[in-house]
Amino acid sequence: MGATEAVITDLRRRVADAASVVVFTGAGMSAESGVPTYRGQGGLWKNFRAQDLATLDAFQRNPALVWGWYRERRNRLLEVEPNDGHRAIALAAGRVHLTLATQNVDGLHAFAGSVNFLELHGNIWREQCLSCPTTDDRSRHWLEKVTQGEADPLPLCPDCASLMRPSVVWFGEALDGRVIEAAFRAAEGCDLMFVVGTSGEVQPAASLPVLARRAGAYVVEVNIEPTLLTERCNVSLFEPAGRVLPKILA
Ligand code: BJW
Ligand code: ZN
Repeated sequence: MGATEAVITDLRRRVADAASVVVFTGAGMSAESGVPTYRGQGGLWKNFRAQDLATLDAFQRNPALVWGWYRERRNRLLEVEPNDGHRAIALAAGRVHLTLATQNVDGLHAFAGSVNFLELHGNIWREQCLSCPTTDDRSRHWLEKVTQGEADPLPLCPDCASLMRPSVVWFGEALDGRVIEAAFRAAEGCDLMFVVGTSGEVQPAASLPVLARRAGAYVVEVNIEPTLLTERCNVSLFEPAGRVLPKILA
């Protein structure tokens, strides 16, 4: 069942009238590009136990295992492209005041042309040293697929030779204070928020729609099924993000 024309028309008007729009995205945003989500059918957590891979503890216990998993995911990302939903968001930012806050680490929003957006959980292409502030951006390798497998050596810091880790936020780790604060401010100051492709299970990111709603924003969910956030939203469109966002934002 497609979202009714009337709802789409209403949302197009709301976008045009809004002084400030926030788009908050999760893994479902990239599902149509072929990137697996975390939870649910075909989700990453079905084959891997989060606590074995997505914690600092797990990394310190077995960095080769964790790096192997991240390198595999990077290799998969080299095969995919942003979808029409990513592109619609990037284009809309040229017309309306729009803050994009994503939980995704895949970099696809940037690939679609979005700039200055908030990466709440980091970026899979960036690495950071365990001992010093050095970071390294590996995304320049996007198009030159390098052979990366579990047997590859562990990346070491160019400055202090300590182990590098993926620059993503693992369970139990604090989000970058400036990034989450900026997202909170945008949520509290917007009049329209789109909550796209997230299960709403992971805090503190999942509180953004709640804050926005409490501050008086109109909150619109785009997902293929009901979530923990559905009841917090003014309206939910149960359709794939890549199909519905272009209709609303074009
Ligand atoms: C479509 C679609 C289509 C499909 N179109 N839609 C108990 C209560 C509350 C909190 C906690 C608690 N116990 C522990 C916590 C804290 C914990 C947490 O929230 N845990 C919950 C799981 C219970 N949070 C943390 O630990 C965070 N840090 C923290 O709290 O720090 C406190 C602290 C303060 C000070 C000092 C120290 C600490 C950190 C959270 C980090 C999350 N990291 C990950 C991994 C990133 C790296 C990596 O990728 O390897 O981030 S976990 C994973 O989940 C990833 C995602 O960004 C995040 C959210 O997932 P998302 O995006 O919602 O994906 P899915 O798969 O869940 O959902 C996809 C959705 O798409 C579904 O709804 C589909 O239906 C939909 N969909 N196709 C539209 N085509
Ligand atoms: Zn270092």
